[in-house]
Order: sequence, then C-alpha cells, then structure tokens
Amino acid sequence: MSDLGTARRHRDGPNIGSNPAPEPRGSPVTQTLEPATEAAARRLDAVIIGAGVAGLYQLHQLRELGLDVLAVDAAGDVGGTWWWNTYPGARFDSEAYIYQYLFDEDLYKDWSWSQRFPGQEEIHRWMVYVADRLDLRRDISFSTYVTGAEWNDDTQRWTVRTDTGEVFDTQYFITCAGMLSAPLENMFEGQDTFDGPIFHTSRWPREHVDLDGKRVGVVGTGATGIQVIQTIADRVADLTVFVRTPQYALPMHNPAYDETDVTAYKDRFEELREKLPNTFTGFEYDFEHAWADLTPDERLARLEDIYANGSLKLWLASFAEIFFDADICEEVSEFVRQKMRDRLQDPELIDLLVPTDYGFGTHRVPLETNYLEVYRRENVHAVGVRDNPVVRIRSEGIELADGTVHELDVIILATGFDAGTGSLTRMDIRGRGGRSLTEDWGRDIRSMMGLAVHGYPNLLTTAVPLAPSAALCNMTTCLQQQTEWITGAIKHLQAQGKQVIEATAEGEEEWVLHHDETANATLISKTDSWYLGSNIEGKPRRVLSYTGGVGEYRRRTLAVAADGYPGFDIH
Ligand code: NA7
Repeated sequence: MSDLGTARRHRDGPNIGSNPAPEPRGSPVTQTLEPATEAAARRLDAVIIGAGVAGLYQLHQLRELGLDVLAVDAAGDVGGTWWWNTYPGARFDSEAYIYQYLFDEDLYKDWSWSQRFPGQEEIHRWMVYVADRLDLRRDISFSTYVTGAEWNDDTQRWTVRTDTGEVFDTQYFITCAGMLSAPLENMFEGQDTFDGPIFHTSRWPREHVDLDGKRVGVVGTGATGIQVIQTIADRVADLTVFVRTPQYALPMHNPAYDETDVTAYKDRFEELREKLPNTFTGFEYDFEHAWADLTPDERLARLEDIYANGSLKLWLASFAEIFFDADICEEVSEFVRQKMRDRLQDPELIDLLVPTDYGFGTHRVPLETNYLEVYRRENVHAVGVRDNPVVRIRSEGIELADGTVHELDVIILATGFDAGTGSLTRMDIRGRGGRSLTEDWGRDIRSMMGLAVHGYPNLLTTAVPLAPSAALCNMTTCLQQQTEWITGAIKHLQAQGKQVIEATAEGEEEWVLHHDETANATLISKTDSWYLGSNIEGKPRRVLSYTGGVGEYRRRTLAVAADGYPGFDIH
C-alpha cells in the first residue's frame, strides 16, 4: 500500500470473530446532531481529522503558525493506514526513501530504512519516530471518532462532535482522513452465521491471529489480497482464493539496504525534494520516451529493462500512452500477460489469473513476491467467482451461486474500500444551511481541487476526490503538497484579517470541468474499478483522482494561491 488512511473507532462486531472491527454506521443522513452548548464545547482554531501522513504534518504546520489545534483519530496511535493495516504481508509499494517527509532534512536523514519496500511494522515505527520527534502526541486525541460536524452560519465556525462525547467549536475543520479508510466489510448475506472469524484486511486484530493449520478463504485479489495470499500460503493448511477480477502482477525487487545504500539515498535528499513534487505521479521516476520515437525492438528492450527494475515504474513511468491509447495499452498489457503465463504455466491458472478484459495500468497495479507461484502449491486453490459468484456465507463456509459450499475455518475479506469519499460520507458533515456532504456527494462527487467543497466554508480537505491524492500518486508527495497549500491559505486569511474561505460554485465548476476533461481522455475512465467508484453500487461515477499529473496539479494549485485565490470566496 502507498496510501494514507485513518478511520473509524474499533468496536466489537458480532460477525467478525475476535476482530475488533467497527460496527456499520447507520446512514449519517438520518443522524441528528445534538445542539452544542457553549459551555461543553472546547474552543479551538483548527480540528484535524487524522493522525496519518497528512494529519501529522498538518498538525505540525498549524502549530508552527501559532494556532490552537487538535488532531482527532479513531486509531489507537499515529500512523493512519499504517496503524490500521496490520494484515499479513502489508508493505509499501512506494520505495521507502521517497515515501517521506521532505520538509526537514534532519528528520529525513536521521531515519534509516532497512530495505527498498519495508513492511507495515517498520513503517509504523517510522511514523512514531516522526510524531515523537515533532512532539505531536500532546495535541492528538486517539481512539476518538468524529461522528459529525456542523457549520454555524451565525458564528461562522464549525461544531465538531466525537463518539467520546467531546464537542469542539473550531474555526477550521481539516480532513486528513485518508482515501482508503472506509472498509467494505459487510459484504455478504449470512456473515454473522459463520462459525469462525471473518477479518477485513484493514481491520486486522492487533493480537496474534493463528492461521497455522487452518482452512482459510480469501475474497479479493486487489493489491491487498495479493499481499495476504502470497504471505499466508505456506502457513495455512488450505487456502481458497475467490477470484473475480485478476490483476496484472509485477514482481517486486526488494533488496535489503546496507549502509552504503542508505547513505546513497540520503545524499540525494535535495534532488528528491526538487524532483518528486514535479513528476507525473510524485514518484522518483517519470516518462522518458514517447512510444512513437522508439522502434519495436527498442520498446521491448525498454519494457524488459523497466520490468526488471521490480517497482511500479512499468506502470507510472514506462510510456504515458498506456493511459490514453488503447492499442499501445494492449501491447504493454500483452507484454505483462506473457510474463504471467510464463510463471503460471498451467492453462487453467492462466485462464483464471491473467487479465484479458481490461488494460494494464487502468486498475491499480500491485507489486508482488511469488504471488503467481503460490497458486502452483497443492494447498492453494483458485476459484473463479465471476460467473459463479459468492452468494452467502454460511456457518461452515462460503456458498457460491451454483450451490457449492467451500468449508473454511477463517475468512479474510480483502474486499477494498469506499475510496475517496467514504471516510467523510460515513460521518454527518453539515455545511451552510445544514446541507449534508453525504447527500451532496451521494448525488455528485465534486470538490475544488480536492482541497475544499462549495457550501462548506472553512472545511479544508486532503485525499478526497478531484486531486491526485485521491488515488494516483505517491501519497506522501501529494499530501505534503496539499497540507502546505492549506497552511498557506490559512496564513493568507490571517494576513488579510479574514475569517472564512469557501470555494465558489463557479470556481468549483471550472475545476470539475477541467478534471473531467482530463480524466475522460484516459482509459481509466472507461474501466470499472474503485478508481471510478464502480466497486460501490449506486456511487456516482467520476474518476476519483486528478489525472493531469502531480506536477501539473501542484503548478495549478500554487498559481491559485499566488493569484490571490480566484475560485474562492474569502471574507
Ligand atoms: P481493491 O483493489 O478494491 O480490491 C478488492 C477486491 O475484492 C477485488 O479483487 C474485488 O473484485 C474483490 N471483491 C469485492 N467484492 C467482491 C465480491 N462480492 N465477490 C468477489 N470478489 C469481490 O481493494 P484492496 O484493498 O486490494 O486495494 C485497495 C488499495 O489499497 C490498493 O489499490 C492500494 O492502493 C492499497 P472486483 O475487482 O471488484 O471484481
């Protein structure tokens, strides 16, 4: 994973075994906020939701600005995504040395990574290091879920409420809640009848889960499912993987770092600080060649070379044309398919696990380690559920449409998230005149550069739709940029003696049109996946991520700030 997330408070759910998973929240639209009494509310300048990558840095910046600010997080500690996602095999697929804060050279250089793509435990330790180094914990309220917030037109301030009964009266309400923090965990009829535990990957129990010798079923073969499957296959007695849509799998090259490697990347700090915010996806690499400029042999040589790099480079920095040109996308897809066929060998597995009905790069591309080889083990069974779907969970296991029942001891749901919007729409956020963000985004997902929403004054957002941080970037790059933009906007208000900033309807509309025009030119917009919201029934369709590139987004957002915030009403 390379994403930020922070999410909801852990609760015991009846159907999730020993997993302390959150209860499904009722439709926030039907919840009503109790009126706050002045006495009960703690007065603040800013409330931040989240203590992950964005929340920590936003807290640091606003404190430096002299604001009285509190971060609130449902998690039990700092880390966001890297606190929640403790499932077996969770790890980076951004190189560790670029998934970094770049605002402080010493902070960067005083931490050393053990390998190119470290696992969750090391990543979480790094986030603890950052929080301690910047002394952030004293202004974070953990194990606290924001249930709702309400803009008061008279006071021009937000009332924010939590499930611990706290009420905050704040000028700014800033969401750093993560784009993949609302898990899809109540997926199937009969989940509460299963005799064993059911774990959603992002709500993995913090205590040890014993899978040894168990019959385990995994539903979902996205980036997360792949990490779980390849990690547990040799521990469990029997592993059944329910495959609906296979992924293009790219082998990860993950060497351990010695002192020389660490010194080498640290010496590049200045170069990385300059480069990362200006590439197409906030990674280190960028497109170097146009497809048309190379001969077929040169293209193949380049693809082989990048494939051997063992990173997301094949997706994010081979040929930009794969995102726009169906024929070129098909050629690169076929290159990856052949690699997969060579590894799988078995025609039945090839049929089930090699994607043929969508193009390489139009879904999130996962990195893996021996993922395909795992299916050649005797204790691993791939079951196709595209034409014979899972219909329910029964006491003994998973039942498919044709009546087949797969008997299991443990079920793992790697079924993904309500991406981009779910973290906020599961709360009850009310803007001007009591309008509901859940209802507004339930009709049409709109924002002003992913930083603000018309109708919600002083609500400033990160990792929400219509910015690269909604999906298509190295998250630390994008989130640093967004939080710095927010800090800059607040500074601007302070300097002007103003209190309120709100995206205008016209400004937002202009951005939505630009976003759509850019997104609709890509093949991503023509391919079902969570990138488009199509994993959630009834979710309005829109490419969640800004696809114009991280560098272009940065240029545009900084221009807005430099030009005095056109598209925003400031008063
Ligand atoms: P994803 O990428 O949304 O994957 C979810 C998987 O679950 C995907 O394979 C789905 O198949 C599958 N799924 C969902 N519902 C069902 C049902 N009902 N039956 C069978 N299979 C189902 O989530 P991840 O957690 O893997 O990754 C999310 C991001 O986290 C990832 O992109 C990284 O950025 C980190 P489908 O494709 O819908 O056919």
